[in-house]
Amino acid sequence: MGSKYKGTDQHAPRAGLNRLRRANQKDAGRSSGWERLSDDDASMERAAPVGKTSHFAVSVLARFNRLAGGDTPEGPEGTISGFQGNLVVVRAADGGETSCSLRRNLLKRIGGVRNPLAVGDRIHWLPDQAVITSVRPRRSVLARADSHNKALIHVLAANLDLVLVVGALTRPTFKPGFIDRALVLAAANGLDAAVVLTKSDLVDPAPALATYTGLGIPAFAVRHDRDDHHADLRALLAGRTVVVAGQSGVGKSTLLNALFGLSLRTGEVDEDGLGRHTTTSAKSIPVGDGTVLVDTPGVRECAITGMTGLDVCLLMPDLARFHPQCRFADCTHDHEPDCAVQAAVERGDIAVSRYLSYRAMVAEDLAQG
Ligand SMILES: Nc1nc2c(ncn2[C@@H]2O[C@H](COP(=O)(O)OP(=O)(O)O)[C@@H](O)[C@H]2O)c(=O)[nH]1
Ligand SMILES: [Mg+2]
Ligand SMILES: [Zn+2]
Repeated sequence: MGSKYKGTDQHAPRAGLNRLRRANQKDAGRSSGWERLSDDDASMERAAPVGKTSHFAVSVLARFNRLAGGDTPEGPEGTISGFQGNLVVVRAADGGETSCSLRRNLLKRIGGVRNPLAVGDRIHWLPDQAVITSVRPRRSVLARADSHNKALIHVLAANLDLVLVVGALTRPTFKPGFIDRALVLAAANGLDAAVVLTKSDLVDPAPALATYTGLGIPAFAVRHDRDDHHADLRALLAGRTVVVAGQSGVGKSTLLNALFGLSLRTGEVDEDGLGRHTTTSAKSIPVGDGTVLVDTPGVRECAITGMTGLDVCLLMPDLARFHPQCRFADCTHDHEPDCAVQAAVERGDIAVSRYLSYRAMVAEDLAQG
């Protein structure tokens, strides 16, 4: 099997459930990402934290904006660009950075949560005292349940415009499960998303690309030795605050260096000398044209937490479209008869990889009971 997945046609991978089942059978000898969907999804489930905490961006936003209001703005405006121990790094309008503390009454009001302030927050501050006096309302957050304590909401970043999902077509193995998780996370937080598929010098990107353009999401295939689509990508990112989501080794640093003339280290930067992931905290980097990149280790795995299976389905537009036609209103698109979603997968109207991603995300949530 699998020839169609690797095929050069311009259409989304088409496959019925039989092909899907065959894709689920372990076949260690294969190397193409499309052929190893089941392995990928299994490793994703092991790696990802799970939880049942109810969290929705709307309530996270509303709570913060209610609590943060009330302080009279004092001092010039700045942006949180990172953290240093207990201090918050403020970037001033001129680009200079200062480590600051929070004024006591402000901390009292917005404290008591995992992270009272996040990278991207707009604040007012007193430069000579290095004190933050007030926080401005947020227009968006990227939030999810904390991976260690599911009762806590972790705000990965504030005031984002776009989630740029980066996935390698190979090396490491293509992982549509990661990309689809990141897209669900973006949708759950009301954020726009775009997909970049890297290493197209090694694998034909057309089938995978078609899956995402078919969803109406901007999607680009790139390779390190050419600048195809770089101008389009820079135009897409101009004036926006962007979080780059992607697993280690997919080529994020390589891409960002090429796009913005940066000199981020490439290779094994995400790990320390002992092969562990370094726990660097989130930070933001202005790269020109009004683009601000937010780098947070929180999107390395992109785990989906605090949602129901129905939430996940409704956040995947290609599945959500067919859900109302299922015989049962609470269909999980698994074992139920007259399931319009599974029928759509059979017909090739939903990509098998997307359906498998949905199933993997649901299995995680349900596993937590
Ligand atoms: N063949 C190929 N290798 C690439 C490409 N992009 C990145 N790489 C390699 O993949 C490895 C990881 O890249 P890096 O940018 O550090 O990934 P990051 O961990 O996501 O930042 C490096 O060895 C890069 O040279 C590409 O388009 N094609
Ligand atoms: Mg990197
Ligand atoms: Zn169904």
